Amino acid sequence: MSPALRRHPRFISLEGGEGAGKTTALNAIRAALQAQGHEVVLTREPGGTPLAERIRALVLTPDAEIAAEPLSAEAELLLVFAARAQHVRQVIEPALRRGCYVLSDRFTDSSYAYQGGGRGLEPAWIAELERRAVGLLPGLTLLLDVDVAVGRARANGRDLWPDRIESEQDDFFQRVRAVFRERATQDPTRFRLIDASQDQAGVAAQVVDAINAYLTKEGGNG
Ligand code: Z5A
Repeated sequence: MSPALRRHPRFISLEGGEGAGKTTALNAIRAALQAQGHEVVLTREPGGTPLAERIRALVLTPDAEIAAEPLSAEAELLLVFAARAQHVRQVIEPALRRGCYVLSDRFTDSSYAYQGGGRGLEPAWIAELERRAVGLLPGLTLLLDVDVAVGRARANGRDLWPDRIESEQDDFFQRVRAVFRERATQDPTRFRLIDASQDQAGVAAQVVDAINAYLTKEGGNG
């Protein structure tokens, strides 16, 4: 039997498609947590440790730059999980043990959405990797949801050179969004859906409300 997943109340993840506005939201959440006297570790995936950041670069380098050997979907999945296994053991678990809040820009839900929904890999395989290599679930996941065309237009306004995943077509991102929304529906205790079509101030306000409600519910103790 494979190991179970453990949900940690001080572990918070932020998810969403391209251009959903995670950066603004992360800063708003960090400020809300710090205002209540909590120590916050801000991190991201893929990445979060020096080794995992090197894996991130491998995953995101455009295929055109490594044309002799494009990355397969299976290798992509295993790479994001290799980065995550390292990230959990080196950064996330030690910080949680110190009593910090850990705020991660993406976590395993992104693998279900991008490698599962986007690339079409089996969710059961992803679930097995999640249980064996990760073992950890956020207590709260904020899903910043926005129409694919709107999010991509925002991101395109900024990126001069799209990375491997940003180079995908709209139908890929529609599948990604559908999986995120499905996961949020299936686990309403963990997920809060944020309407990311609003302006940055509107998104930040929703995010801060969600965090404050969560802290009240958790009693701030984790
Ligand atoms: N990935 C994966 O495939 N599998 C996995 O397991 C994991 C990840 C963990 C890197 O993630 C890629 O890794 C990601 C999924 C894959 N690929 N994609 N696509 P990332 O989070 O680093 O990359 P990203 O999602 O592309 O980030 P992003 O486009 O920067 O999204 P964001 O952080 O949500 O957006 P932002 O930087 O806050 O804002 C983007 C622009 O929009 C910026 O110019 C803002 O000023 C503007 N913006 C933001 N919010 C608004 C609002 N509300 N109104 C108007 N304009 C706005």
